[in-house]
Amino acid sequence: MKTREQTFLMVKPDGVQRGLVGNVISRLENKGLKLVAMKMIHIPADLAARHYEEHKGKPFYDGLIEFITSSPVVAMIWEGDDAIAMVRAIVGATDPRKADTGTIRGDLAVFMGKNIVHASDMPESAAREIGLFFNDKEILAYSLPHESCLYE
Ligand code: IDP
Ligand code: MG
Repeated sequence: MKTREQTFLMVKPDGVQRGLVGNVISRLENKGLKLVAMKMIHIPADLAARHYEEHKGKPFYDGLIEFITSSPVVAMIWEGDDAIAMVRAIVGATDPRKADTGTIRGDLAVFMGKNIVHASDMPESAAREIGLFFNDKEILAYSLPHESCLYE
């Protein structure tokens, strides 16, 4: 059964600084996912705290907030059947040293705190994160010419 989903993906400051925005986008485009929203922002402290609220109190939390607010990120929404799990699979494990080769983190990163991308891990977080970063007018509906080859 088809489950058309939207998921939130962000290239973090390390990915932007290393010039990997295009590499990340290409992987998702090549897979057949559809980019429906994108913006570059310097995340303010209050948004960072809301985005990472599940990690509050953990040992790495302060460093994570400091890092994500240190320099611009590129925030995106990607759409497709089972997009949430599909994007997480393309992103790879949180620890780049354990991430499979062929994944973004497995191919491009070495350190947990500099793992290039954030991606929503389940439908509830996808909806929450999309709402934190985008309003409805910023999310665009359009067709890909090859959509029927991918999904029907
Ligand atoms: P995820 O990004 O794969 O969903 P989470 O567990 O949600 O991983 O953690 C959020 C982010 O916090 C990770 O992407 C990583 O950058 C950072 N992080 C998680 N665990 C650690 C840790 O043990 N040390 C340092 N940073 C961590
Ligand atoms: Mg997470």
